[in-house]
Amino acid sequence: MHYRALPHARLALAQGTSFPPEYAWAMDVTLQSGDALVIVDVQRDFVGGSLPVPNAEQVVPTLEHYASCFRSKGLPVFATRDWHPADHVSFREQGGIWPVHCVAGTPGAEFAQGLSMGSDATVVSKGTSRDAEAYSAFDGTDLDATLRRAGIRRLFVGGLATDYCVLATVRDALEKGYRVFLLADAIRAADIKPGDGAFAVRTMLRLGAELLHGQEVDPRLQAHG
Ligand code: VGL
Ligand code: ZN
Repeated sequence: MHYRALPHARLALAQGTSFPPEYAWAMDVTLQSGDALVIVDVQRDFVGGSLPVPNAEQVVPTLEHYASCFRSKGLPVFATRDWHPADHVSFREQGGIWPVHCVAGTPGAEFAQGLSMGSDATVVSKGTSRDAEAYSAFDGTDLDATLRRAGIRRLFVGGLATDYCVLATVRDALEKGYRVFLLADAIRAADIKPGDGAFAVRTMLRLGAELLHGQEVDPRLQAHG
């Protein structure tokens, strides 16, 4: 994907975070009260499992890094998960388009290895009813109410897959009035049709999302290109 030509914001490395001071030049967007990290569907079935998203494992350390940043500032972390019944409408056996994935309570539905869901992360389950697809983390969940109650105004969104659940979640968030920062180095696309991911990124930017580059947060993240 080619992000470089796209407009983007930069994540601020505010004083008092775990970041070394030499990265402070990147400061543009300062994490503040009212900000939340939203990690979308980083689950085993999407990371080398039954519905593998290419290079999905690469987002895990990147998101870990963001999560530690948010935690160190006392800011909330939300982790969404696809949490389907065994006969979900989106599965091929039911006439859907996907292989069986993320069946509630099975190992494939667990958060991916290496993603430390601290006790402070709020888990949001979606796609839980048999007859409805729910790509968006706002679809059929109480995420919006929870965020509002917590006074959250800005969402920093990463995870899987760029062209499905990340796209749908970002679209809904913008529609609901949140400011959305898309974490460019912490998303990966299914890219069933080549270019789907890039198209989804362009769509999110057009709708008002702002792109953040992980390497501006921490040069070590560049390796994950
Ligand atoms: C997703 C396909 C099917 C996603 C969920 O998390 O992007 N993709 N279910
Ligand atoms: Zn699903």
